Amino acid sequence: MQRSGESSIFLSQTGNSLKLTNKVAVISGASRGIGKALSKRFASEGAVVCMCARHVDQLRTASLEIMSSGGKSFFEQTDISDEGQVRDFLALCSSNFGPIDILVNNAGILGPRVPLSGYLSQEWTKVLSVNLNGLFYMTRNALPFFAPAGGSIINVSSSVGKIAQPNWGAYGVSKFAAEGFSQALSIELRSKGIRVNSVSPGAVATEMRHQAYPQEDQRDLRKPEEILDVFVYLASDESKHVTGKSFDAQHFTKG
Ligand code: NJP
Repeated sequence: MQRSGESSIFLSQTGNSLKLTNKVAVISGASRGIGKALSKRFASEGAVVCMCARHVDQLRTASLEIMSSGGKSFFEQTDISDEGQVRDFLALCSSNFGPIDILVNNAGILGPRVPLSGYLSQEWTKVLSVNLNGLFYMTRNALPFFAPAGGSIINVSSSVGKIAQPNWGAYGVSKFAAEGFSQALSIELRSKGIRVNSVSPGAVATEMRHQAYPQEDQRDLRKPEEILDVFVYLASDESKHVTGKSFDAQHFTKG
């Protein structure tokens, strides 16, 4: 996909007694689904939200919705599997708003639901280039922009990245990798005051879930807006001693 080169800043005032007041949050995969709902929730908690994804029209809609609720946001069309685009996006976030306090690595793709023995190499590469390389590019390039006091990184994982299930292919493998990445990074960054945790959303009514389970009635599932408390908790100072942990968004208790 060609990048439009467009970016926009929408600013307005929010209250000051919220859980994420004045924090700068970067969220990948914010154009729809969990990432969009999370962006709106973080903005409603007082954060400035820097959003990226490939579909710029959807990002613009998300940004307008945030602004109409009195929140602050910024967006930039970014393919996280392209490290140059990731670098540009993060530099813009920081130059506009200052140090980053929160990074949510949420963007991901599903890929085919077939056995590993029949998985096509190009599909394998495509899924890992987003779910694993993208996770690395976003994290590696965000770290120099983190606030001196530290911050919080939240990696969106999956139940199939904790207990292996058949027919999840590169997706399941990438989520196992995300869990390992989170654990190692949490140890490496402990002394810098940057916390790293992972969250498994559970079954949530989104496009990806529909792609994975096309026969399912999504009205029976939680909506993205209903699973966000754990993200607010991990992003806020309330969890300032919590790192290296893996959370289940639908059975969340404060650690
Ligand atoms: O998925 P979906 P969810 N560069 O498809 C973006 C995990 N999860 O909200 O680029 C940048 O609605 C894409 O934007 P666009 C799941 O693995 C979910 O359900 O414009 N962005 C969109 O905003 C994932 O990590 C369930 O197409 C890229 C977003 O990613 C996270 O939750 C269960 C991109 C995907 O939105 C959000 O998934 C579970 C790229 N190259 C784990 N490629 C569940 N929903 O039930 C994609 O266990 N995006």
